[in-house]
This record gives sequence, C-alpha cells and structure tokens, in this order.
Amino acid sequence: MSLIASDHFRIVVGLGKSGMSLVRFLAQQGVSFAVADTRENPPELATLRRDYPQVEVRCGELDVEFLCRADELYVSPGLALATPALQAAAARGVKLSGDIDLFARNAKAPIVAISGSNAKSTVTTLVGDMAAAAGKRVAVGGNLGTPALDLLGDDIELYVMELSSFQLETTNHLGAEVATVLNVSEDHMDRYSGLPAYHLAKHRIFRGAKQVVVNRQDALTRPLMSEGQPCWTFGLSAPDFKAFGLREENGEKYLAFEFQNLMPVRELKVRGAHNQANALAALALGHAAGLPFDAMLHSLRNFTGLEHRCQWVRELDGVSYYNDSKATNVGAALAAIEGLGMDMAGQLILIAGGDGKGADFSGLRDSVAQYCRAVVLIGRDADLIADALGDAVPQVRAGSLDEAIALSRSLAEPGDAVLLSPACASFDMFKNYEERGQLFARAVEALA
Ligand code: UMA
Ligand code: ADP
Repeated sequence: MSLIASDHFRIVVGLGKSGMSLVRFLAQQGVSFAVADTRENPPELATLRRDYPQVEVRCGELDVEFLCRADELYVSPGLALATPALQAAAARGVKLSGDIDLFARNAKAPIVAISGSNAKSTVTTLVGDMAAAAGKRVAVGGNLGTPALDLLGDDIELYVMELSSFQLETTNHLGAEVATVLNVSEDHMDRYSGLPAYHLAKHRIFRGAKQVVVNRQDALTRPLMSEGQPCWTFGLSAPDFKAFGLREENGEKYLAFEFQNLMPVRELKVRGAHNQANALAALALGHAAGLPFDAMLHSLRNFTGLEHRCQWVRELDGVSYYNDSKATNVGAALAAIEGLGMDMAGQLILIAGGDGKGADFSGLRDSVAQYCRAVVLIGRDADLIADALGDAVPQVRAGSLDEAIALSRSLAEPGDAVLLSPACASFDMFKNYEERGQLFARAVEALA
C-alpha cells in the first residue's frame, strides 16, 4: 500500500526525467495531479501528452494562482526553491517537496544515501557493485542514472542512492539506513548564496538516518546535529575503532578496517589517492549496511572506474593522457591533480576552463604549482582561472579542445601526463561533460 494521501491535489513542477518519474508514480497511485514547467517545450512533454493525455500541463512562466490549487508541489531538482513563484506558493501554505521525499516514504528496503561535492557517482556505483556481489537484489540510482521513483520495487533488498544538494533541498525526511556526505567543497555557487547554504542543503541527507559515515579529513562532513547514531569514519590516515583507512606494513600499503588489513592498495585498478578514499568510503557504507567484506573486496578488485573520471585514455611518446571531464568544480580538479600528481614521477599538463559557475579558483594555485608543468586554458572563464593562478605555472590559451590537446602534447615531456580536469562545467563549449570527455578521448586516440 502506498503512503500517499488520496485527497490531496499535487502539482509536479518540472517535466524532465524526475518530473516524468513523478507522473508515472502518481498516475499509478491513482491520485489527482497536474504538471507545470517554466519551459515552453520541456523534454518530456511529448511523452506526457502521449501516455497521460488527461493530465493538465501548464508550460511557460509559473502561475502562482495555479500552483496554489495544490496541497503539495513536487519540485524538480533543476529549479531552485528560491524561485519567486515557488516561494509565493509556500507563503500561502503550499507544501514544497520532491521526488526523494516520496521515494523515501514508499521504499520498503533500507537506503544507503550518498551525497558530497565530488565522488558521489563513483562511490554509489561501487556500493551498488558490492551489494550485487553479496547477492543482494539492489537498486542503484537517484541523481545518477535512473530517477529514484522508477527504482521502487517490492523485491528490492537494498537501495543505493546518489543524492544531489538540489534533490536534498526538497527532501524533508529520508530515514536512510546509512547516510554520508563524502566531502564538501564549493560547487553550484550560481544557485546558492554561499558555502553555508550549500552545506546546509547537503546535510538534510542525515534526517532520520540510523547510521552515518563521516570523512575524517573533512570536518564539514560531520552531521551538524548528531542524533547519537553509530558513526563510521573513513580517511587516508591509519584507522582506529569504527574507522576505515590506510595502513602501511613492511613497505606495503593496505586498505584497512580498525586493526585488520583488508587488501593491498596496489590491487585497486583505479588510480590516485582520491580513489583510495573512495574505496574506503564504499567499504564503510557497505559495512554499515551489513555487506560482508569478501564480496566488497571482490568488487573493489574488479572496479575499473567510471567513464570521464580520471580515465586513462592512452600513452604516446611516454606521456599518459587522462580524461577527467567530470571534474566540473575546483574540489574535483584538485583531487585529480593531487591524486595523480602524488602517484607519478613526471609532471602534469592540465587542461582546464569552461563555465565556472561563479567559483573561486584560487584554491587551485598551490597544487597546480606543485604538480603541473603547465596549464592550458579553454572556455569562457579562462581569464578568471588565469588571474587566480597568477605566475604559479606557465599558462597558454587554446581556442578549442583540439588546440588544447596539441599544445599540451608539445609541452609534455616523457613521464608526464596530460590531464583534462576542467574545474568547470562544459555548457559554454559542449552539450555536457560527457561530450567534452568523448571529444577529448577521440582526439587523443587520433594523435599520430
Ligand atoms: N528547468 C527549467 N524549468 C523547469 C524545470 C527545469 O528551466 O520548470 C531547467 C533548469 O535549468 C534545470 C534543467 O531544466 O537545471 C533540468 O531540469 P529537469 O527538471 O529537466 O531535470 P531532470 O531531467 O529531472 O534531471 C534531474 C537532475 N537534474 C538536475 O538536478 C539539474 C538530474 O541530475 C538527475 O539525474 C535526474 O533529475 C533524475 O533524478 C543531473 C545533474 O546535472 C545529472 N545533477 C547535478 C549534478 O550532478 O551536479 C546536481
Ligand atoms: P560526482 O557524482 O559527485 O560528480 P564522480 O564520482 O562522478 O562524482 O567524480 C567526479 C569527479 O570528482 C572526478 O572526475 C574527480 O575529478 C573528482 N573526485 C573523485 N574522487 C574524489 C574525492 N574522493 N574527492 C574529491 N574529488 C574527487
């Protein structure tokens, strides 16, 4: 039975992927609802008209009177709650909610909930793999892949959910079995008033959580108001009680839990210190969710990483090329620069730039100075990055990604690596980060 009131009227605001999953869910429950979207032609309009012709849909500027007909609005993560029409409706007593709230109310199996500025998709995928290796019927999605409501099923034994700050803004209660904010660094500063507002949104993930996982190296990942739940930690230092970390013994570095070495780090296929942290985070979450170590270690040994995340493309003239197009903020690029930089004898040629989303790039300066031979800048915010880096390292500009690759090749020396890790969104030059990464990989593969 669904936990959804049948006498309420609801409006789904936003008709993209998550909006369409709401439509399917609400229609299946047989409750009455309408749809609104600020766009004249939202992506799922044709599907809605074809499959649910009876549902009223309003496109274009949001009409407050129309919104106020609802008891509850399910707002797309793509729309800021600060949108004036939504605020006006809320002021008149309309409840603001989202797909994750509905999902949480209707999920019958435990939820592993994962947020953070970076590494969400990697850790979510890893925990999903671990659960599958342990023989669980697991559903994986949320901000990554399948929208939350489309995952619901009576036979599911575990949900592994990637949740963005946008989704968490409208999540009033989650009640996860275990929840984590993997790390917090500036992102989406074009949507939030500053880091505190962004941080606050992320921490809604802990509402009603039975257990929490905290990053020992990032104090901003600790729940603001602990409800006294069991707390597991992860970090690159040696672990203590209820902790996952790295321990070195006889010249060998291990992933370790408390005082037990689990597996040598060299058996991981993914590169860089940041990926070791990701493996430890996944172990902590899996352990809290009751997964056995043998299955978790089996998946870790086989995990080759996700596309566009520090992905090795090829080696040419002694230079390795890495596609880290998913690094759409400063924190992500820093992790890749430090993670790879620490692990290699040569230096990095960094290709960065794009749409900076209002970020402060000065945080890149020290690591770029330490690990990069040169930086090749592309895209709309190239000047902002150039100013922030100052004279830390030689810089050149490129008018296209192809030119950036050619310049990087000419700057690199044997033993170096060329790293596309833009610290920016891609929308000024590409359809999305996937297109940026694919074009990079294709151009690099074509180098003769
Ligand atoms: N939009 C409008 N008017 C509207 C509604 C949306 O202009 O009325 C615009 C906004 O610019 C918005 C964009 O359309 O950013 C997309 O909104 P949507 O409602 O069409 O989005 P969905 O297709 O439902 O996708 C959303 C998530 N998108 C965002 O949070 C922006 C997807 O995350 C998520 O996979 C999907 O729900 C299923 O849960 C994407 C994302 O970019 C991958 N997430 C951000 C990130 O990872 O950094 C947070
Ligand atoms: P998200 O889903 O949060 O965007 P991804 O797993 O897709 O996270 O990784 C995005 C980028 O974040 C990677 O390309 C890499 O540059 C960076 N990254 C990976 N692991 C970490 C980490 N542990 N800390 C900070 N940044 C990371």
